[in-house]
Amino acid sequence: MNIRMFFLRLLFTLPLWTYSGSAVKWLALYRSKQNPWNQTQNCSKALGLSARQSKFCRENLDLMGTISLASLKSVDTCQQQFLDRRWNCSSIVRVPKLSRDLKRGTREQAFVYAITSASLVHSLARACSIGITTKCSCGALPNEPPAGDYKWGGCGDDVSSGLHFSESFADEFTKKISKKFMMNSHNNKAGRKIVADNLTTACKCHGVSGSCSIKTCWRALPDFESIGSILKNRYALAVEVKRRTRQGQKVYVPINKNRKTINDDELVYYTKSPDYCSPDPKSGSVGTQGRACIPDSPEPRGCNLMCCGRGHISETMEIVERCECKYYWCCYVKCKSCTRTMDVHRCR
Ligand SMILES: *[C@@H]1O[C@H](CO)[C@@H](O)[C@H](O)[C@H]1NC(C)=O
Ligand SMILES: *[C@@H]1O[C@H](CO)[C@@H](O)[C@H](O)[C@H]1NC(C)=O
Ligand SMILES: *[C@@H]1O[C@H](CO)[C@@H](O)[C@H](O)[C@H]1NC(C)=O
Ligand SMILES: CC(=O)N[C@H]1CO[C@H](CO)[C@@H](O)[C@@H]1O
Repeated sequence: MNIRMFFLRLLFTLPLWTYSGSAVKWLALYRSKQNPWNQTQNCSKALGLSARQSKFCRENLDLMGTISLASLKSVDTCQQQFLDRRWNCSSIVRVPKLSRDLKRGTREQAFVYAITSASLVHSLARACSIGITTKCSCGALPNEPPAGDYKWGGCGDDVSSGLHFSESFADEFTKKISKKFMMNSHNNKAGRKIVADNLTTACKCHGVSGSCSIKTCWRALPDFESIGSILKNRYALAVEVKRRTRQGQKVYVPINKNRKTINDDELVYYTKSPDYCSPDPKSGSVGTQGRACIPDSPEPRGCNLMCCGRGHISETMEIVERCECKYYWCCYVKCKSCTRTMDVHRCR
């Protein structure tokens, strides 16, 4: 087959794979902790990987440690961001099993898909610039001229390779575009876009005794916590959508008639969430009984909102701590132990 034929073929086969999206089952890699990915057998044994991902794994063993780290970071950041909410991202740790709060098309599902793909781009882009793999390295220098008294230089994070690897790892292809597939796919892309759009400029000074007569700057990723908090804002502003057919194409349109379009960096969902007050297997809610809360606070963490009006139980706990530590020359520290009382409030 000559090259022209090849491209013609490509042209005709591509439209079959109209849509790509990803499942989050690979998040189960967070269980592999710091274990080394040093043999291809690791790929077939790994929990949660699809056949395509297993293949990716065999071909890119050097990236798998980073991908495991990305899964751990998604889980931690999700739980951190939702510590103060009724839905606290506790179900995520059961992957590859997905409970219903992450399957029915809710806002929470939207957040989880977005943070998952965001953490992949983030981790992989950084893996490139710190030299974990030979497949990529520093990011390309920005095209736009410097916006100040500096030169582009140094080693920026390679977001474009990060995007490339995370798409090839996470995206699955389908011919039948279900409602759910469409939603997950949109939110995945939103997560990636938010990372790519939030690069900051980091600089380093050179010159005699730090005089900063020469300054080089590069594009760097923000820390993942700030991505987590941007995504939590997007969660709050997520757009409820319904599916319509426009010119033979399935599209999402906002339920709210005043909204005309949906931006690429907005999260979308199509199922209203329960209030997550009481346990309900049907919706995947575990309820808030036993959750810690703050009395008389109007915040989401306040007992009023957190306990859904059921009230709370307060108890006093005694905590033994090390205190009045003294350093003795040489070389040890001696402490007393002090008892402190603390009030703990939990939802009924
Ligand atoms: C890969 O396999 C080796 C040998 O069985 C094992 O020690 C290691 O922990 C595995 N790595 C992962 C990530 O499962
Ligand atoms: C991979 O690492 C594990 C644990 O360190 C070790 O037991 C195993 O022999 C290694 N395998 C290869 C192929 O290097
Ligand atoms: C989230 O809430 C559940 C239900 O109250 C609780 O069992 C779990 O420990 C909490 N998890 C986290 C990570 O806070
Ligand atoms: C700090 C920062 O650059 N924030 C930007 C992150 O990306 C979104 C778009 O996805 C922008 O709206 C924010 O301004």
